[in-house]
Parts: sequence; structure tokens; C-alpha cells
Amino acid sequence: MSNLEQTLSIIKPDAVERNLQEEIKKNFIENNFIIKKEKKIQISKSEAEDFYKVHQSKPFYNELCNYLSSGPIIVMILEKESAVKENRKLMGATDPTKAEEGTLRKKYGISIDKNSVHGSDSIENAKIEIEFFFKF
Ligand code: IDP
Ligand code: MG
Repeated sequence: MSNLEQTLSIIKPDAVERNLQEEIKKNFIENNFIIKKEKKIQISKSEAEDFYKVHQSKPFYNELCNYLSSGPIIVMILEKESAVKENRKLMGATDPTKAEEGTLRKKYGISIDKNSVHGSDSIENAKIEIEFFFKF
């Protein structure tokens, strides 16, 4: 039975700044994700606040929103069987120092805030996040 899903992936400013986007995209392709849509954009602080609103009560919220809006990002729709879970696995733990060997955050992440990639954490949030970035 097919379980084809889509998830939202973001290559964050720290990785785009280091010109790692092609290298990171290679990881997705090698792991059998299809990049259905892709665009390079820079979002405003208020758009970042909207995107990360689930974190608004966290002490790092303001910094997080400043950071995501600080430079260009690559947003992508990735497709694969169980794409949401598979992308979370490929990304690794939020904190690169705790991420497993071979994961994107282990390979490319600088710190817990500059951890190079975002991935939707549920099928429901994937739909919301895809809509957020690809509604126009
Ligand atoms: P996730 O990106 O692995 O889903 P979340 O808990 O959803 O992690 O947090 C969203 C983003 O907020 C993280 O990717 C990271 O950039 C940032 N973040 C999470 N925890 C901290 C923290 O303790 N300090 C600073 N930034 C954090
Ligand atoms: Mg999250």
C-alpha cells in the first residue's frame, strides 16, 4: 500500500550563507526524496513569527524569528513514502551535538539555533507549512 506523503523542508540561513544548498539537496535525492517544488526566498520577521507561532511562549522565540528572517532560505516540498518521518530521521536531533552520525544536522549544523534545516513534525503540520509557503 502506498503511503506517499509530502513534507516541508527549509534550508535555513546559516546553510544558505555557507552555500550548502546543493550539497544538502543531494542528501535528499540520494535518500529517494523527490523535490516537487523549490524556491529561494527571504521572509520578513512577521512572517517568521507567524510560521513559528507554536513556539511563541518559548524564551528563544524572538531570536528564532530574527534568525529565520535574517537571510535567504530555500523552501522545498519533498515527496516520499512516509516523507514526514523519513525527513525527521534524515535531519537528526534539533541540537547538532546530539544528532546521530550521518544526519544533516550532525553534518552541517553549527548550533541548536543554527541547525541548517527545518522539517515538518507531523502530516497535519506539513499541510499547514506547505500551504504557508506555496499558497501563491
Ligand atoms: P525542530 O526544528 O527539531 O522541530 P523545535 O523544537 O520545533 O525543533 O524548535 C524549532 C527551532 O527552534 C529549532 O530548529 C531551533 O532552530 C530552535 N530552537 C529549539 N530549541 C532551542 C533552544 O533551546 N535554543 C535556541 N533555539 C532553539
Ligand atoms: Mg519543530
